[in-house]
Amino acid sequence: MSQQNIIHVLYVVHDHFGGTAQHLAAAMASVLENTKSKVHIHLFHNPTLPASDIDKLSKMIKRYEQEFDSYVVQIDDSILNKIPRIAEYTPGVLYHLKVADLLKENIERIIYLDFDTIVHDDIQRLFEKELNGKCVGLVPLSEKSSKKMLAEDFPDGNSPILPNEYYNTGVMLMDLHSVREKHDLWKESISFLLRYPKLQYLDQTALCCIFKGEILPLSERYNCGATRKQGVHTPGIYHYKGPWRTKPWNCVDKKVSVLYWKYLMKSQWIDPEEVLLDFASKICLDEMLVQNPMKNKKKVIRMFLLRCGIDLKKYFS
Ligand SMILES: [Mn+2]
Repeated sequence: MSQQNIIHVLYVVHDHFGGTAQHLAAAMASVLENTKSKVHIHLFHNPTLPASDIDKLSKMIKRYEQEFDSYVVQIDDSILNKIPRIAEYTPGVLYHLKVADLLKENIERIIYLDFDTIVHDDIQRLFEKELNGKCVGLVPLSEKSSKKMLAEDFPDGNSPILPNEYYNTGVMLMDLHSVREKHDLWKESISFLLRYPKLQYLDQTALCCIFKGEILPLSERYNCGATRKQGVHTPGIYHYKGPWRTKPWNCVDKKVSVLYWKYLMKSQWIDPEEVLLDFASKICLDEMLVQNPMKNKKKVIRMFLLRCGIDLKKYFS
């Protein structure tokens, strides 16, 4: 099979607090569960991610009869020290900027996904989108969010781009051939970040500015915010944006959070009973639950099991 028929997907991770592999497992399982295409998953990481986790992810992907490669990313302290904001996040926010350098040149197209995404759709749909010669396909942010983010990043009003040129970069369809031809992505990104060392939205703002005029806007379905109500039923790529405490593994307060748990269950990363217990302990804030906590918690768990295709009788006899 030629490289052009294989769907290449990239994830990156800096496992600063530990436990990120579980979220990667749910994210990757969501890609693999929903497609019949040949998929090759690439993972950029550094030594913070335990070798045992990489091995377990690799075995999971092999179980789906798909391909996997992992790559160690090294970034000089001399660069990290000059961009102090990185310490507030992790150096992981820079890893995907090495995509054109680390992947083989015969890989011409790739989908980058944040590990806080769930692909509740056939990934093929996004992969075969026509980019019309542009370098990347991205989903635009709302005008309000774009204005706010650019104002935070460029408080002096010196933004190189307009709000309608700002996008979320948690899901990216990249034409690596065009990127390599027109850019040295790593070099340009680092010089951009050194020029504006106080950026809040580091890699996102750098990418939108570097690819200005070379971005194809994609439909919102490929990077839906986690507040979208119909998530469980509507296909799309769900992105759990926002602070860490609101991620579905910390708090199930939105209907689309259930998707994370569903695919975690499918990944077989941890024992199903453990997934269920963890899920049950994280359900919160749901209006239904506030009104009648005991009865409704049972209902939410019952719906969850049903969606995972698990025998209800075992748990509700
Ligand atoms: Mn994200």
